[in-house]
Amino acid sequence: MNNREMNVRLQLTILGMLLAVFSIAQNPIVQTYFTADPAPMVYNGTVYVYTSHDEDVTEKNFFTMRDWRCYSSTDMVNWTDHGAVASLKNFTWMDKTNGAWAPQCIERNGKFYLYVPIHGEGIAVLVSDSPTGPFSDPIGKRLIDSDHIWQDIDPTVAIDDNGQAWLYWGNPKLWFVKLNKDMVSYDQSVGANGIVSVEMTPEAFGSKEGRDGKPGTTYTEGPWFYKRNNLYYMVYAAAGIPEYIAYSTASSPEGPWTYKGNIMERAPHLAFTNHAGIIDFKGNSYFFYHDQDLSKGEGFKRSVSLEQFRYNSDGTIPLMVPTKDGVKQSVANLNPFKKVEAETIAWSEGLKTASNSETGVFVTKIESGDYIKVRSVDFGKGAKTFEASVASVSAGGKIEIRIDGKDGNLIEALEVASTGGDQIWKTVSCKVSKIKGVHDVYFVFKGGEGELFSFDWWKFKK
Ligand code: FUB
Repeated sequence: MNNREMNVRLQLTILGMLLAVFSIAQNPIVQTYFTADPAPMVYNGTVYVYTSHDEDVTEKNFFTMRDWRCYSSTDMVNWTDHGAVASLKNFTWMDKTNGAWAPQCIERNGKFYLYVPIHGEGIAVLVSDSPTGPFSDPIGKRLIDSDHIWQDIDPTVAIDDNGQAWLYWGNPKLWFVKLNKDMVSYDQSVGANGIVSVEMTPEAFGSKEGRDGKPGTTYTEGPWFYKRNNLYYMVYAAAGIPEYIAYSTASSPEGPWTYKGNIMERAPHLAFTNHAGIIDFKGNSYFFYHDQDLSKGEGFKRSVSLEQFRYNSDGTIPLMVPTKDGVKQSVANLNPFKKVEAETIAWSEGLKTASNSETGVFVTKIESGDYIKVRSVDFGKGAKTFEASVASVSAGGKIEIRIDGKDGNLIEALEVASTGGDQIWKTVSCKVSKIKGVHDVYFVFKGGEGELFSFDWWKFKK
């Protein structure tokens, strides 16, 4: 290499490092699918976020949604894809093939209850022994059976300190039931056959002229109900479409509610719907919502995004600004010396995930130039070997291991030859050196034309 080439290479390396420092796109948190209606759940030191799923191909210019997906994280920047954990096919009592709208999951006594709306079929419940499924239908019928079935969408659930579980839902009104301890039936002694209709007043939910021209409230849909420091919060999509996010609070789970105002305004890259989910995790507060950035403005192809925030000292919620950077600081480093699923991703470009019963979820549809970024990987005093589980029917390709940028320092390039089948998995490895301390790792895939290989997990060795 002559001096000029060396100079160009140095400049490119510095540019790559600068780009890595200054462009830390983290939103949306899933790039492999269109996801919407985020419902985060904290369980056992992990955040699980359940999402609805906008199909890649929109049918009849309307929501095209058939299943519910789940992603998890222990650091709030890397998200592991658990695939579609439930779908409309779980319900044998109805035959809808579209309408898998906004879900929420909650744990009680080691079981996980996933409440889901099926647009036009009311609200149903599924149960599993694991947060990531498989889920099954415990009652064989809809859970909420009302005379306003088309308005029965967007369930939100919370269990109070005294063990009473509350399930709220509805568009453009709010209803609730008091769930029994089994979580799959409810107290029939209150309201109309157990269903209590919330009084929709401007004091409770803000005022806005209704679609019929009569005075109404801003409340529209997508409620997110929770308790924090003895205050009950109802966060929701407001003011019809386009929606913004507003909230109300109450000192009792049954209200009366007091309107508190907007917490996320409308913005050009947000969709005509919005839908919030809020949690506290490892001492921080997080606000999940969806936007239409990834699809470049298609309101039926939304994506879940995430912001970190701080409550005001009086418990009110500040105005949330949707950003591209999202969560800046991870709350834990990732251990590369334990097997890491390849579908654990902070950011990716070009590829997809898929799953089957033998392998679980894996990364696939990898073409030359695609990459996966994994943030805050702690190599400690150093790694000596890298290994990866791959499957390839084609000529294969290479996994370049780069740090701190897609064009950052090249640590090694692992050769991936054909394994003889797209589900014939082999572990391949290479020696690595010079990698110590905490870095963002980029797996950059290189090869010829078309799909190169699939990628199931990776691991470094000391
Ligand atoms: O995703 C379908 C519907 O759009 C949800 O149920 C609403 O909350 C809105 O986000």
